[in-house]
Amino acid sequence: MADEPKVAILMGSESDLPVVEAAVEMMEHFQVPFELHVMSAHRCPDRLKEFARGAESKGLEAILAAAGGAAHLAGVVASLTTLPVIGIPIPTDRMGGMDSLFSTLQMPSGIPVATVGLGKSGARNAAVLAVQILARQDEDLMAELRRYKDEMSDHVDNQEKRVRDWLERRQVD
Ligand code: RP5
Repeated sequence: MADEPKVAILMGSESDLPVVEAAVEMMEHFQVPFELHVMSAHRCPDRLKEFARGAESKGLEAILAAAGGAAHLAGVVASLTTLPVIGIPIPTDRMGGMDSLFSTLQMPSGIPVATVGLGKSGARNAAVLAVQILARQDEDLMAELRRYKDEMSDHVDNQEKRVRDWLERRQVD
């Protein structure tokens, strides 16, 4: 039997998938079992409530919620569960995503939504944050996270070297 999902990724509409895909890729990278749903705070509030109320008892440990515009998905989920909720604001055409950002971020005191930045890098960070939460109780996952950070550091070292070489060549020419 496949491992039970530890993380749920919710999106308000299928149209959010191109951004949410970045979170899915991260979950796959870290081999964290997850589930993926389209669930809207406005269009199917009853189904959302049923999901959020049952999330903890079915073994989930974190919920990612992506929505755009009047983005209430993450906040409504957070109001219905004690699991950590990470909000992913989806960029919009109308206000450059500031609508999504502020409606995800500006939660009333006592109901936090850990809100990441707009777009794919935000979605990626939401997934990494969820992995960091899970890794507190999972040494193998923690080792993977350390490897991931080391790789990023190596990548920057290589960039530094390339840029230094580029500058040297420029000064010789
Ligand atoms: C939000 O409304 C969704 O998260 C999406 O970002 C936005 C637009 O949804 P669609 O009209 O494309 O379905 O609820």
